[in-house]
Amino acid sequence: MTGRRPARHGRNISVQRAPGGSATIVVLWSIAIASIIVAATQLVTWRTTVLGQSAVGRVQARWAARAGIERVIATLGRHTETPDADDPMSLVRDLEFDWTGSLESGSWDIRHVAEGEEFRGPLDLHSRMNINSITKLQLGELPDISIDTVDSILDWRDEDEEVQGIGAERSFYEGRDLGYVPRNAPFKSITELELVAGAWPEYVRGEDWNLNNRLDGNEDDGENATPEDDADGRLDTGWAGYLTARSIDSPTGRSGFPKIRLTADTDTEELMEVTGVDETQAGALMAFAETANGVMGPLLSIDLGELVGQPAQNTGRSSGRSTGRTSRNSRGSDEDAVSSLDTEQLRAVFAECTMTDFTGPDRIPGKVNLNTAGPEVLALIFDNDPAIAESIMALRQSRAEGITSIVDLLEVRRIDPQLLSTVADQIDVTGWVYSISSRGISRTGQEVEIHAVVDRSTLPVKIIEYRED
Ligand SMILES: [Ca+2]
Ligand SMILES: [Ca+2]
Ligand SMILES: [Ca+2]
Ligand SMILES: [Ca+2]
Repeated sequence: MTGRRPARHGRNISVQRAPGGSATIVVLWSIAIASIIVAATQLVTWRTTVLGQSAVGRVQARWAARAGIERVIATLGRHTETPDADDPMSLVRDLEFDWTGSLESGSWDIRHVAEGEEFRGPLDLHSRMNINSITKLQLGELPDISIDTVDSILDWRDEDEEVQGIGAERSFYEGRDLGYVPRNAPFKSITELELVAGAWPEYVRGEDWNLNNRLDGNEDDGENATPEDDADGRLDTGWAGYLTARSIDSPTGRSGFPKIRLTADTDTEELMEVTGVDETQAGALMAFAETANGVMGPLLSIDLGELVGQPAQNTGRSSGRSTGRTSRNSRGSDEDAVSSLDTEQLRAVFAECTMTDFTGPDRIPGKVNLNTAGPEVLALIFDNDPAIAESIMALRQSRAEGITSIVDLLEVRRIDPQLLSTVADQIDVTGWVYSISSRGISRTGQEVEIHAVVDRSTLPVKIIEYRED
């Protein structure tokens, strides 16, 4: 507004002094100068307005993105507080529903790509294997990985300075003046993997150069901009698409209450009440925990009595039925015979008990969620067998509630108790840590993306990683 004042003033002068010749010159000069001033001030004003709108648009987009994050956090918190134990898929469905929404200033868009397919809603990081618990054999199945890189990854996270196979420890990194040495402790993030010998960013990130689990323009334009990609409209991820360092094991049971830790000192009454085992079975579970080395898997393949030094009973696990106290045992007494755990008891034990000590400062690596993992990750877990992976996918898709217990997997023909017991400690039916890529779009079309990783294993839900683009 103020920018126009000189112009009007100039014209006023021209009206007042119209008759005089010299006045005409003055007037012409005035008009000329005024025009220049008008043009200049208009340009400045226009620029300021555009910049102002741009800043406002960014703020609006940012808040829309942030609102999307908050919406997801609210859903995650609700499911931690009041979980639906019989329907683990309800969380997946609710999160999918949160994928978009709007405020007065704009809207958000939350999606992710997993194994090349795009999904609405945030990414369950438990759909990936934890880099701190994946085995050597499983690592070896990652695309394009070499044995020396596998060994170097193990050397990075193991405590010692002994080189595993053809791996790399301190002396390798010092010899190359890299300015860092192996952590000799669990990986803190997936980008840390790029420090390991042989784990080049191209392998770790694939086409997802900014690791946001979304296909961005520069990731689908061939050789135009970094990274090199095949411009096929599909996000081809690297090892980061199979791995995470963020997933954690939770001390919370399926019921929403803290898990019962199986030790010699477990409260027998509570154990019986929560899992439905009888007193002898409870005693056997506690005795087994003493020797189990923190691994619960054998409960799936070996009879409970046998695990604590009593002979196997007549019916095996496959019958799924308890034989009661009638079978013979080595001590010749029916009184202390341990009944096999029936299917319901096994489900309860795996849902509500743990052999992990959660009281320490360490984050325990998370398990893979059978309800969100894709076929490639499932194959990695199960002997690299794509047929097993397809069967698990079919099983979970056949039920609205998904897979409610790892014990359900015994319904898959190719999975026998022996195989299940070896991977039991790597799998579960829910997720605790989620990666949210929320793209906020203002009414004026500006975009801001917020990337957050959140942990719902305890309340309130915590943001453990946050960045804005
Ligand atoms: Ca080491
Ligand atoms: Ca080592
Ligand atoms: Ca990306
Ligand atoms: Ca591609």
